[in-house]
Amino acid sequence: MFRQGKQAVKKSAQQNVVIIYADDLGFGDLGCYGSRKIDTPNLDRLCAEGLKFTNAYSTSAVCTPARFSILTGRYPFRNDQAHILPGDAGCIIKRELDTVPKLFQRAGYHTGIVGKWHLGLGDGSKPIDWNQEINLTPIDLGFEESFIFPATADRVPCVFLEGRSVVNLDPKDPIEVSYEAESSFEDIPTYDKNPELLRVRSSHGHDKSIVNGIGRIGYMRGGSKAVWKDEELAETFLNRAKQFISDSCRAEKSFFLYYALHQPHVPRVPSARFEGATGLGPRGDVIAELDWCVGEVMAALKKEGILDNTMIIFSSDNGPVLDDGYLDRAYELNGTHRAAGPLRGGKYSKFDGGTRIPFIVYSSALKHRGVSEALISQVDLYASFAHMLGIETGEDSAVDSQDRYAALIGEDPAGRSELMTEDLTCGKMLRCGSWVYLSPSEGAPYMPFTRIETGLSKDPQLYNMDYDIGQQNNIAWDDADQVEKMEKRLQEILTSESTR
Ligand code: NG6
Ligand code: CA
Repeated sequence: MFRQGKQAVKKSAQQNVVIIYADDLGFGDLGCYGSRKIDTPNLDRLCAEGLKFTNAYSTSAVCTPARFSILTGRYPFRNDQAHILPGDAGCIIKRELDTVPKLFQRAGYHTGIVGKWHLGLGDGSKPIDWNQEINLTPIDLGFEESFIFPATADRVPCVFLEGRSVVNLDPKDPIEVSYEAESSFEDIPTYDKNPELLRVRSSHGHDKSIVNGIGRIGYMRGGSKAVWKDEELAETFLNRAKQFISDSCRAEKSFFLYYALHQPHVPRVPSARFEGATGLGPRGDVIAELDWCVGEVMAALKKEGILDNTMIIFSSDNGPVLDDGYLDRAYELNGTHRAAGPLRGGKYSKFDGGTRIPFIVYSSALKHRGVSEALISQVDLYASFAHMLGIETGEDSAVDSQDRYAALIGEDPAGRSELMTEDLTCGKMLRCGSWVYLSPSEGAPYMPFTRIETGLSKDPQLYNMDYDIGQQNNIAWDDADQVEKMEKRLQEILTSESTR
């Protein structure tokens, strides 16, 4: 029912695909999306030579559900575990589910993931033992190579995982992780007990284990050789991404790389060369660092002589936040920078600032360069790649994914007729053409600490994006028919079937 746009598939040349997925990067954070405060020359070039989307959405204003959708082609409501996960959660993608990397595998590609995972690990049959091989990881879900950190940079365990195992494990220094049992972690440094060890204080949360002078969510002990250094995260992931590219070239295989950057999520710790790169403090500096990473990947592709045969898709999982729990002066130094651009709200929010994100496609397959206003969702990558690869997909795989390949390569200027997103509380937003409808929901209109407008209201909200991109004028009372129509459509989507 939601698969409009599905057409007869045609096999095209096996171009490589690299998805570069930022974490909490806003619609207004890049030069090519209007920022005058952060220099992003590499992304600006990618954009100038590629196609910039102005109506692209992730499916959720937070990480785990958005990542679930981009990799499976399913809206988050299809999985009741798709919420921000702790670092010791079980994997929420079932082994048998279709995924984007499995598609590429079927087409004979070499597949890899480097970076942030945050979809849980292990099959949930028992708590994760970080000192043993883990029985369900990205390598069970279509990625032949996997070098990740488990959850977020602010959650324990602060270690890398390669394949099924923690990197640099030392059996004499076993790793223990807990999100509850404070009493059994009395011997390790914690936020309240050891403030002298902190190099940045928390504004809210992040007050359990101290790792590298930074308070984290959750407790962790051991693994001192395995613990990452925050200022080296960017380079570690970048080197792995480059390695994957060169290994694929040596093996003469087309490849699919999902490169999930950790920037600009908190804690924001740039490498020394990016400290002070912008006037915006750590948040701006790590965006400059992120841009450099993109440039390095492009340079690596060029060096291998395959830049012309590689499609790069750059995007972000959800909108921006300035204070996400650490006193890193993001607010104080922000000045006139508008991380969400003209949009209202940000990360967590039901307003467009939560889910309308930068989305750039760079490819020699582009039929049109410049700007596309096509409405597209990250959930569409599954069906669009299936089209590109000439692979027939089962009716029940990726049920929410629409084949929007024509929009991705700039051939179709319109894209979807509708899409749905959700906020932190799983409240729903439906966009149909220019209309945006926010369904009524409980909750405060403003988030303390993050200072973000949630978009939550007991009243229905209706906005017209053609003349109200900032969602200032709720016209729900003026157009009750449109509200009724959109609420009905929302319920149809939410009750549509999937047998998996
Ligand atoms: C919140 C964290 C925030 C961030 C977010 C997940 C606190 C106070 N806040 O609970 O810092 O980690 O979860 O972000 O702990 S996401 O981008 O992975 O969804
Ligand atoms: Ca995120």
